[in-house]
Amino acid sequence: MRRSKSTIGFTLLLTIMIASGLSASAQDSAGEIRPAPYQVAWQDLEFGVIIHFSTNTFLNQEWGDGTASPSVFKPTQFDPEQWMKAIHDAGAKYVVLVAKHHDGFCLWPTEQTSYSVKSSPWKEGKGDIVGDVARAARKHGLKFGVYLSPWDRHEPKYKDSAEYDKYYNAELEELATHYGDLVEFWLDGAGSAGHVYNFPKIIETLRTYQPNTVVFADTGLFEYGDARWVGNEGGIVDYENWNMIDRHGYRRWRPVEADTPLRDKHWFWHPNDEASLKSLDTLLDTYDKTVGRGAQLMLGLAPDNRGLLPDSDVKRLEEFGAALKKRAEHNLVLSRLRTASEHSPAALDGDPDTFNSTWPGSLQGAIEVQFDHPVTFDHALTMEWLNDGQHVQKYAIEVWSEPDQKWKAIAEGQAIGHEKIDSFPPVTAKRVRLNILSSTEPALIREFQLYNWANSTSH
Ligand code: FUL
Repeated sequence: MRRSKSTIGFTLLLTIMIASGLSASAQDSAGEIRPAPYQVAWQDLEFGVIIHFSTNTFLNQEWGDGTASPSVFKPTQFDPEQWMKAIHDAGAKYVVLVAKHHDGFCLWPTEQTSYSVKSSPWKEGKGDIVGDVARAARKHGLKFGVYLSPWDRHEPKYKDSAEYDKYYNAELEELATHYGDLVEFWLDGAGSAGHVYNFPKIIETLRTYQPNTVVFADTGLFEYGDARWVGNEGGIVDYENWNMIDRHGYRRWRPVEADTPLRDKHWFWHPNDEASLKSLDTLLDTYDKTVGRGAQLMLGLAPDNRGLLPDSDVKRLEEFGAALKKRAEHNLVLSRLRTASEHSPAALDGDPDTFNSTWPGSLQGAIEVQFDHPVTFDHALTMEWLNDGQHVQKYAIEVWSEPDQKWKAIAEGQAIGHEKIDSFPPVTAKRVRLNILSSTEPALIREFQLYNWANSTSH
């Protein structure tokens, strides 16, 4: 729903070409703004899921008005382990559970209202969906986080901003103190137009107990957001993606998250809704336009009224994970010709935990890769080491043209950021280079990888 939130038997040779020796003393460079360590850790997760499961699931609706009876909440086969297995198979690294959506119904036995699982027939009111999901996630190696809707259409106190702030903070304190480390906290601006919240207090409450949680805050919300909304729910970053964003005159590290549901436009489960299930090709395209453009992919999943992820969703998630794995299997750069003069091996080793601090003192330079015979590829994956800021502001991927005796660009861009996947028509060459054309500090490259996905039998 729209919202206001707002790489065979090749050899290769690495040559580092120092194209220029410009001073690294860039003033007021974008690279001066650094991420917090918890933001870097979060960006490395790349792919998470957000789960919507509540009274809406039983009422065939997306936005409840707060009048649904808790008696409708009665899943008969609730099994978060089934969800987690599918999520893990898809390759996601963490789970955000909608603990309370706009209708105000709480999935944990909160002390703040009786409008919760406590009043539902499920486990005779003695259950705790949040606790069960958190435990299942961790058991499957997934990190856990929560969404707590500010907009509350049930709670009478909502009419009084100060009273509601206390109510919301008390709910948040329960979530922040009872369920272990929270990887992400979702502040959703939908429906809140005109309502005044004490956001500094909300962040203070969260930070007191959860100093390392990434706060996702959409367009209309507060400056404290550690991550920002991409601006659409279609799963696409359609602009140069810089991690430093100014909002309300306050410039800070604010990586982007792109949330999009597995079932087109549907965050909650609906009966007879098979047609909305996204295809594998759509999901791979979404991955390339989100993670492949330096964003966090947040895929929406919706368990059904049994309390299980539908079989077709489970199958699609398995296919997606298998395809992503398959694509990552053949990084051509790993079979490069290695020489004693190899300068940036860490950028070419297939290990994103290593990086090269190349070209000290220089704001331009290229990492060249040579093969002992021509190779064909159609995608490049590049990663920047961001702990010290985002530095690369212009780059090209170039191949050496023998007939013309010159380098030819096959892809050009500005931002690299956490990860950049460049797609281009298949090209065959013996020499390829990542050419950093402009950088605010010497570029720190974690990875430069090449793939031939057109020939991939991934799906
Ligand atoms: C939006 C909400 O209005 C949708 O219902 C859903 O929760 C989505 C993830 O965020 O703002």
